[in-house]
Amino acid sequence: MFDFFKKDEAENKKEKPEEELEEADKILQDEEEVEKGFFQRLKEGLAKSRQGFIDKVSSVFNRSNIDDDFYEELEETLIQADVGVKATMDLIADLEQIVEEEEITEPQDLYEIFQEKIRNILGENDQILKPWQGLKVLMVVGVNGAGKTTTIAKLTHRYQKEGQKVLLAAGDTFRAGAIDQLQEWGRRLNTDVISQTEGADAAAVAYDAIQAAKSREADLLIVDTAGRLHTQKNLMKELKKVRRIIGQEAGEEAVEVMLVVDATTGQNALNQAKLFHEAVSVDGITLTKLDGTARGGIVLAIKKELDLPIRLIGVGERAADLQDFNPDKFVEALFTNN
Ligand SMILES: Nc1nc2c(ncn2[C@@H]2O[C@H](COP(=O)(O)OP(=O)(O)OP(=O)(O)O)[C@@H](O)[C@H]2O)c(=O)[nH]1
Ligand SMILES: [Mg+2]
Repeated sequence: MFDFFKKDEAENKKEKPEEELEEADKILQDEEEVEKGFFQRLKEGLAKSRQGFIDKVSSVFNRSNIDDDFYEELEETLIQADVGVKATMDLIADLEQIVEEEEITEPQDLYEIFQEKIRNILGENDQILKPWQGLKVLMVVGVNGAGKTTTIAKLTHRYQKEGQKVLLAAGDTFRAGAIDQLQEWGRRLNTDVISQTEGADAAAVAYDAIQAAKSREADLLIVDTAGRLHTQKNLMKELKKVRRIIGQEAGEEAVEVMLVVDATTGQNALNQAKLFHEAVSVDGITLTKLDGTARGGIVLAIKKELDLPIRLIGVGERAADLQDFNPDKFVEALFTNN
């Protein structure tokens, strides 16, 4: 790898290994994609949920009567799709009320109202990061393999394109290879990565990175963190410490925490989210691997039970498949068959 020695060379695109260029290009392409491409991908990514979840819901609404069996079957279908008890109960109660008030008798007449209710649970379509001045520090947390690195790469590229100077901190000092992996992305994206050796104190890495971000006048520092330590208790303790140092050094108002969760882990994703939220107070969620599950209802469970905004969703393996979460488009993609 001849181009790793000097930064000037790494900056010269022609000198970059082809593989790296391809990766960076894939991210770029997505950013430049037209709306249709984005929606098509979303739909493809939600195909399993459409088949395994929405098709069943739709068959419930094809029943001939709104009776106890109708509600029971709907409830069962929602629970099976990881919508969660709370969101399911609320949805059913809402429907019952509307049926009574508006004297609806045909399940089909209720289907659109149901979709609207789902849409309402998902809340508003907010910016990924709150607008800021000076330095913003985004701490990215989540268990190993959830998609933190993919999220970091995507966001780095996003904010670079907006003209921000982005710096990365290799705060996963536990997993072998985690530092190298982030450095590799740093090269692809032409971003400096602040790191120490494997096994170093993650809070010290964060501290260094903030000093570097300040002296280099960076706009955004993204801090990668460990997804696993010897015990879960240790992990939460470490994350709290990192979070505290960031707040101290950069100012509380500068910090945001993004939790990355894997949708295919179902209710476990919800439990993880609760744990991380308790430890470091999460501001937003990236929900990855929706393409790998038929239980897309987890989106509703997370929103309803934690009341945390979902900022990004992953609908495919590539960084390009990580999309801004748009509740309108999400519901449309979920309920549109062709
Ligand atoms: N199918 C699918 N795969 C995804 C998605 N998001 C991430 N992946 C894949 O999941 C794997 C793990 O993603 P990473 O971004 O490396 O996850 P991480 O949290 O950084 O993992 P560690 O660094 O090992 O803790 C990679 O192979 C990604 O390509 C998604 O939305 N859909
Ligand atoms: Mg990683």
